[in-house]
Amino acid sequence: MKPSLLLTISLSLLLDSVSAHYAFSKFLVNNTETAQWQYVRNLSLSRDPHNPAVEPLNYNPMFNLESVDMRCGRDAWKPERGATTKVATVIAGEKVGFRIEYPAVGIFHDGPGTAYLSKAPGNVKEYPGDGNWFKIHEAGPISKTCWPFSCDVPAEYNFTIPRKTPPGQYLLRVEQFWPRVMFNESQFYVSCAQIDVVGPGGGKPGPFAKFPGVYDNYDPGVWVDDSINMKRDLSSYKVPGPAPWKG
Ligand SMILES: [Cu+2]
Repeated sequence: MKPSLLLTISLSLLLDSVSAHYAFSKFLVNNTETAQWQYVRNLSLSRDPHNPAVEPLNYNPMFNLESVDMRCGRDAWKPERGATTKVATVIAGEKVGFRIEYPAVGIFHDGPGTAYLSKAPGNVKEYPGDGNWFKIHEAGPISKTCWPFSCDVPAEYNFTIPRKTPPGQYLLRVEQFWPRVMFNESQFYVSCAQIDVVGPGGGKPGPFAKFPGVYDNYDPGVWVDDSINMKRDLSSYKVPGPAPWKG
């Protein structure tokens, strides 16, 4: 069911004034939704700088692209956070995804989505994500005026693990963000699932990126001009980061 445009707009405004955020907390594997924070590293609480009176929440966005939290979300790079999170077995070539949890009903913020993988040198539960990352999917604008999620507002973001991904344990990083025309105001929603990829392998992933560092708050895809901000014409928008590896 697609919400009406009017409903979408009024919902966005309502949520913006209350708690306008979300977190990718549920991993979707084999078309099955798993429990919140079961395979996804949980995020630390934070206050919303725009609504400081509201209780700290774990689904508030991040703003600083120089923070180590850009790897997996607030404090989720820490091995102690990995230790309490399960590892999902994923078959290379299959569809996976992330679903957001209450309070938002859908991924309503205007902006792109991306997915990255980083191979753990050993047990992924102990991996802080300080190694190389490669992008496996990006979801840019789907039309002149529609971002991939904000026109029909799904609650999940799905993509495929490349078929030739070398087998082993990985952090799977999902990112969705709302690029803004105000500097340092772009809202980032990042989570990591712990996965064990099985399959034939044979691919050579790349190009690689590091988090933090692959892009900053000055990137034209993060700090956007007014035509992008107002959705007058999204056709020139380039999703930040390296090109996706197709496997
Ligand atoms: Cu928000």
